[in-house]
Amino acid sequence: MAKAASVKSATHFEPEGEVRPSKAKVEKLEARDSASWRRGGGGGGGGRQYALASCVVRLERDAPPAVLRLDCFEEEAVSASTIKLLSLSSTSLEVLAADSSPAETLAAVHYFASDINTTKLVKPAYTWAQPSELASLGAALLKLSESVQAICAAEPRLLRLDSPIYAIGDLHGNLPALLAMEARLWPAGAALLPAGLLFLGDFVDRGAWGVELLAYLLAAKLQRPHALHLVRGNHETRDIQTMECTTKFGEVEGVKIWNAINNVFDVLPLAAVVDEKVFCCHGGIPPPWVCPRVSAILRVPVPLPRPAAQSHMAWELLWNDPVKLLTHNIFTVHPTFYRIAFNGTHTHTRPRANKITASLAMELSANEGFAVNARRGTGHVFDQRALDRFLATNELTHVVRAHELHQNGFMCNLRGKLISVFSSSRYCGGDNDSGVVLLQAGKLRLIRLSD
Ligand SMILES: [Mn+2]
Repeated sequence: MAKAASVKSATHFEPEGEVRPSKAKVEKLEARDSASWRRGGGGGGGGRQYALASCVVRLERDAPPAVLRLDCFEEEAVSASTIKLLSLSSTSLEVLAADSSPAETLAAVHYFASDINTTKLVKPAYTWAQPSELASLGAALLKLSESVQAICAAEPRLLRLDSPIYAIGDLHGNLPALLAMEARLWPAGAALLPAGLLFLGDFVDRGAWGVELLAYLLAAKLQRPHALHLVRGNHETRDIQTMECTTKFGEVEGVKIWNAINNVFDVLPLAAVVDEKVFCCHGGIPPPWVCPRVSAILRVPVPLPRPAAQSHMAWELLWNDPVKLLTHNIFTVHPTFYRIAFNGTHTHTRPRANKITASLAMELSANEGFAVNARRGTGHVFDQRALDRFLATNELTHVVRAHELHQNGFMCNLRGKLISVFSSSRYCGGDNDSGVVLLQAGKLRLIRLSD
């Protein structure tokens, strides 16, 4: 009896206490579910139209990805017009194929970084073997700058981006750090990475390979304009930059190339918001009297060749820093200090940057949480109150920014609501790691790379 009853209940299963909804109600629920499903449910990309890419990528063990024309469809299953359309479509091939200018530039940068040992040519890593190779890089920079300038000038000054996306801080001409990231995070090339890339400025200066690094970024931007973004840093301005271009390319070509890349810097976006929650920029948040809401950033003029004179808002985004607390340890500021101080050979008393003294506290309190940035000599520092107000006003939860060196590659500031990321490892002879932040599904994942 017991067995028969259990069979019956399995066959005519009705969850206890659940009433079968009426047909009308089922239809209403289905319509509601369908509508919310169609909105995208936070996954991003809702309503996007898909099309078949016109090329395929072949990955081999020890070779760069090979991009080939799509030619593997069943002809009898596809209309003649579709076949013609696919074979004529060249957009992807123009930026991805081996003989396209972005792919050639990326190959040149990899060659530059490699140690080539053949019977004919031996070149140390991070050098050009012949002057003509450097000259072709210069020519490529002129070409890529022109294309990327047009793309970036058309972007909004405040980008709206979806996760997953990697946020990368200052690189400062550190090509090995960028290639170490590539080797671990996008080994098949930035074009095949199923996540976005957001570079938060300071691409040039300080390091030895600013132009080579920039050639990589411009080529990759051209290959994936909607997924790779370059936000301006304070070194992407004419008056801050050093003369790497003229040193490497000579007075005439060097000035041409310097102008071309600065024309790109003048049109770079200034900030981004990821998943409508995380604000990203190079320096820090602007004061409310300059930027009442983040949407005001959209009105910054394009191009912006003299940000100091043309836009307070841009200047603040490029230069600002979070204020440091009294307990802030100076040994996290510069790795060299850590070594010197702990081996007892040096008793250096470097002033603590932006610590909250009584006068600074007064200034912060009188200026809505902002004060003069004494360490930089320009821009502002901001405190917890300023950050909390900025986040609340703009319905945001976090800020991810670059601009300051940290031993681990990142630092959680202001109760973890602001993340500083710095991606140039071994900066200026130190031994810091390179940091990257992965924004994915509501998590800010901090990644440390050592080389
Ligand atoms: Mn900076």
